[in-house]
Amino acid sequence: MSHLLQSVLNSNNKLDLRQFFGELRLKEQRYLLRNDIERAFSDYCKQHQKSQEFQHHSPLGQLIDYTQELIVDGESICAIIRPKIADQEVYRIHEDLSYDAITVQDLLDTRDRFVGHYRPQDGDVFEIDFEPFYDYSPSIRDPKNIGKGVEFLNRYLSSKLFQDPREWQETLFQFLSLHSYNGLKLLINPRIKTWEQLSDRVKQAISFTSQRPESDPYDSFRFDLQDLGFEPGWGNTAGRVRDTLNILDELIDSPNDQVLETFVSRIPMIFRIVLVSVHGWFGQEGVLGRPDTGGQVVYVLDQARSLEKQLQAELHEAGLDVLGVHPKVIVLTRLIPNAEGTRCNERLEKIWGTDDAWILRVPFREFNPKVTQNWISRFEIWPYLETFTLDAETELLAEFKGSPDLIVGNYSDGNIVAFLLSRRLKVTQFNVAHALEKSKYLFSNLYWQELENQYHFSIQFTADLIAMNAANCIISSTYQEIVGKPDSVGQYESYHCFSMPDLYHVVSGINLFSPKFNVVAPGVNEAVFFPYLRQEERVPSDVERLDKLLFTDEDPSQVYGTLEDPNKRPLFSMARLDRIKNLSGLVDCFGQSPELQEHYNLIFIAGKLREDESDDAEEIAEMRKLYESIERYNLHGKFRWLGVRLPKVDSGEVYRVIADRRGVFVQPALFEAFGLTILEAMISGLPTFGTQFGGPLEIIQDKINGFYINPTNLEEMAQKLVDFATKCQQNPDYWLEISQKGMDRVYSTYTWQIHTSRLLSMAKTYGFWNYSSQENREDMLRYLESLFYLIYKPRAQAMLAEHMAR
Ligand code: UDP
Ligand code: LCN
Repeated sequence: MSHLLQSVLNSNNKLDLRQFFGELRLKEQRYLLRNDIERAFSDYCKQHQKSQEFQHHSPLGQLIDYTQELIVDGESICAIIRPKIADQEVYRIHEDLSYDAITVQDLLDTRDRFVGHYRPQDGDVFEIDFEPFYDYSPSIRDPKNIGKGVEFLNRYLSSKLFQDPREWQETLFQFLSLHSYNGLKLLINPRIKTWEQLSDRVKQAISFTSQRPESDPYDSFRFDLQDLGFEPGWGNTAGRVRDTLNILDELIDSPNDQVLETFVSRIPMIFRIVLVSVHGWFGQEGVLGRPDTGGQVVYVLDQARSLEKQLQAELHEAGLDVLGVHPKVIVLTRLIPNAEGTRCNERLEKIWGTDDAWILRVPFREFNPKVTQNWISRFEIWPYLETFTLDAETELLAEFKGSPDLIVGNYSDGNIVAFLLSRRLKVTQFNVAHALEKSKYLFSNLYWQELENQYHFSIQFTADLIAMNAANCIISSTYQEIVGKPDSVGQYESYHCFSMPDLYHVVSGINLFSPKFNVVAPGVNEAVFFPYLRQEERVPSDVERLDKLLFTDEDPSQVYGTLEDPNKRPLFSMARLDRIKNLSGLVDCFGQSPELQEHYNLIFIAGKLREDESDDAEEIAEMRKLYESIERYNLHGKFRWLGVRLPKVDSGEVYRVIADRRGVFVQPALFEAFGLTILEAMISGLPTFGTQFGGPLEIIQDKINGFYINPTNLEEMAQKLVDFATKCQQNPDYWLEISQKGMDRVYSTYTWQIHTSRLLSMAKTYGFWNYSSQENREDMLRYLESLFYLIYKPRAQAMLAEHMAR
């Protein structure tokens, strides 16, 4: 029974519900999503002169608040109610307001009927259901703990292991005996044969190391420890070795989850990491701002650097660096022969500022050189990934001189490659998604057939399902990426149940309560993006050059627009020319508000300026919108559009130059999965206005260290910016206050150091979990393989045939 629906029926709102539904039935729109429902109800309230109290707080208002979808299906209405996060109830409400709960299958049939693809006479549609595979694995109960998988797993693992001491002792003992690096035995050797011996020797080794000065180097007592049965990996000094052994001793005598976690995160078991990011232009220069090429590249490069640094520090503390144990990180991407001036045609490129981190580029096999020689959109990449994986495997093994210890996929293509690679190499698989398409394009699954030519979602969503279920761990940047907000569905949640009419029905696509989900936010490159106040680290000639570029230079090849009054407060934005980034919405907002124009100049950086520079349909459409708005609102003299792709250090300086002039940063995206530019702007000290749809909602704390904006309400957005400028005029310290709090926010919460130390500790815990639980994932992996070979592959091959004909 629906609690929310029932309270409407028990109240005097019952008539309103009947009337509201009656009016919906007369409308042309039959399928209403959250926004439509809100609008329809608000119209209803206006028309019937209902109070604000009624609209928001009455039982009906509450029901509407929690209703995600309404499908008008003949005389009845199908309502999807989400009473709390990660929970869903579906009802068919009849004309007389009697109602029945309906099954997921019924719901998917209803959706198919809506798009005219319900064909029961043809037999049943293929159903994909992962639920049975999760039946035997642990599951988080409270939705607010979703995304804290590793903490949960540690507690679960400890309670399970410690229940049966014999088994647990055997597991840990075996696990400790397992580790080595290039033939160098680590941790314990066969002189320790049993658990009892281990427990005994640990105490002896503690007492031995206690007699030596804390800072005594490992090398000076290595052989004494070896005699006792201990190999390298415990620490670099007598103090550190003793410390690690003490943790183990505690784990042996009185095990608990905290000690287990601390101990496992000290085990040296990760040395070689692959980060897979296949599509686009993956490089260190001249690639950002192109279609498909933005934050993911920044994220992966920064992560690679930080992982190496963190691993180096860990291996140093473990005493292994002096024995020649060094970490290696490889970013695996595709090689693009026609590199258009980038270095994407080079097989191997060292990542700047690292000792042993590389970009390894593997070409797609030459099926049709007209296609594979060039950049390929992320929507068209599917036919090449399986053979890419095979070739990449050979190259990775050669580069590493062995197998990697961890594979991290990025986005749908990188994740499916990570799945195939991990399966072949039997290595832990992590996924990162950045921004999946399913929730970006409304109804992308229901209308997949109409969209197939352009987007090929049937392949992409299948790949997503396979990769996310196969992953040992999914790293998300925010909580809402997994399960959304009280009023909106999360990116991963959207895979839980959906129909691909005529292809398949997903009745349980992902278990959101699985401990595989972990929120680990990215950081920002602090060498490039740092506070404007650090004058000593800023190069005066760069500051001057970029100030001119932003405000005064006249170079029609890269800048459009001149400023009548360059001294007005700059309102700055930087994004790819992607529909979702909504730079055109920002220009409209600016254009519609003379007050906003009084206070600010609008300055934005978007990789390009002219249509003939692009062959991407979305990009061209966005440019057209920008030009139209500029003319419509006659913005000449008030804006500058920079069509430049700046080198990294310059883009860092740009934010600071804007901050020097007490400007603001605006991120107006219709949806932003995370939003690295928000971090970059905030750490630079720019008061930041970020979209309330997506990651910025978690990064920014409204009115404390930045502001939320609703990019679908231009008037309100303009007002917030005007209010800020007015407040700053009255009290110049206000700008300084928000600026300072923004910088503090990033330094306290969003650094790569925090990110990678958590990531590595997770990789170890999941490694230990896989080993100790002996969880049989083979049945699920086989099921995933069949989806790959029976759905993904034939569709990718059909696509290849089409590419061959080009
Ligand atoms: N960027 C850039 N030039 C541009 C557009 C973007 O250098 O013209 C950089 C920006 O500094 C940030 C990244 O690209 O580091 C964009 O990341 P974000 O997460 O904001 O968005 P995405 O493009 O990944 O959707
Ligand atoms: C892709 C996006 O769209 C952004 O929201 C993220 O910040 C970026 O990737 C890095 O994860």
